[in-house]
Amino acid sequence: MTDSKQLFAKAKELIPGGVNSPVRACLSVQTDPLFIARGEGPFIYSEEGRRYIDYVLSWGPLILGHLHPEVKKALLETLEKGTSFGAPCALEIELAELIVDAIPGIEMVRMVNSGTEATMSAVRLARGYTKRKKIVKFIGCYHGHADSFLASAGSGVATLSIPGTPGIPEETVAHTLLAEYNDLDQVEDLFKRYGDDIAAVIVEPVAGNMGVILPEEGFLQGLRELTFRYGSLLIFDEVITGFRVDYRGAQGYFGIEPDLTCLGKIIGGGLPVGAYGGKKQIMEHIAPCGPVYQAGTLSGNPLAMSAGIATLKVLQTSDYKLLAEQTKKLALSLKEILEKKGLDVQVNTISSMFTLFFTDKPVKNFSQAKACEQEIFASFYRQMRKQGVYLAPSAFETSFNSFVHTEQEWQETLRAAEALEF
Ligand code: KE4
Repeated sequence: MTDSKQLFAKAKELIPGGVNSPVRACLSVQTDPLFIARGEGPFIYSEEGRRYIDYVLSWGPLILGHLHPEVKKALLETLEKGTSFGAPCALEIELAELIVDAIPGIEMVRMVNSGTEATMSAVRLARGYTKRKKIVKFIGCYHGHADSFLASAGSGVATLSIPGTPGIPEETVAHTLLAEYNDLDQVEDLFKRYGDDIAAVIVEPVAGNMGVILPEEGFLQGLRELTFRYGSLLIFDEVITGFRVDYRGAQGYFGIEPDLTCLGKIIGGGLPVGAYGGKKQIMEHIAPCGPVYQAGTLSGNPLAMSAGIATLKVLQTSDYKLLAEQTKKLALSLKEILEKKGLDVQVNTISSMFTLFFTDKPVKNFSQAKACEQEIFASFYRQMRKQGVYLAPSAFETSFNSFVHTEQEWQETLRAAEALEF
């Protein structure tokens, strides 16, 4: 019988860092990753056969938990007919229709295979449609690993960028402008300086990559007004929040309609699916009906489509309000337990997303998130995992609840927290 330790050692010989996505290596929480053998409902099972209550849920896609019966049934039925044809199929229309009917800002949508492809394509479309070069993004927001997003703040904050990683030429991020999340003044200042060359503002309407950070009152509306005023597009990156915050996305929840929306995760039901969509007059600029090129071998493949369709159909009648109440109760109960152990804890939560920040101050942007006690988070993560609770292995990620977690799992989670020692 192989165990996670042996598998990790083997994986590191063949795969950079032994993982196919960096955060899975658990470096920031100073422990080795578990190798997962299977998932079922709210649980995952390590290669050692140990059961964990899963609050990562594949980083968001599995709002219906692992192997939901409807998703499994749809996948098996589709599998009988094949996996991918590289040609149009009816299932692509079915998922497109579900998305167009659900998301207020989407009149037309293009399927891709990841969130990164969705955001990368949306920015290319915005630049092609407006014939402008610059984009505004927010420090701490993550939109996938396309070059123009991997930019770090240069001198000062609201400024031009410098490459955030080797391998990206300065010229590539020269048109990426940065501002602090929730700071409208900085965005207004960027528009005053570069407004007529800003193609788009791209934002996570609820930030999920700094831990959960909520938009302050007026922030999203302010972005909507600024982009209207300067003829730029507003892009909501709803790869996490789409069908997570609300069936209508964060844009439906907050009542703010962007020009373009990026989706991923939940719309694939655990298979690789991303999508970007928006007003027809903008989307019709995408090849082959327009000049802006974008393509993908497996885009819209029937197997992935079927998992997404089955997921959204179940979500259509799921009680988001109840799940939000259950999530808030869990997060606040965890805060109370940890505070009794003498820790400073802030909770940011919305719908089925939550993050515990170890600090005595509110967390409203990346600088404040970075100032939290990351060592305490790492200890919290390691001890909870030892007790059978599987959280995201980073202080800058979101924990996700699901429609298949029950009171039993939440009570078990709280009992695990009661046993922690700091
Ligand atoms: P992917 O290319 O990983 O499918 O999606 C990129 C992306 C785009 N936009 C947002 C708001 C995202 O959160 C993501 C990806 N999320 C991370 C975790 N927060 C995925 C986990 C990982 O990188 O392994």
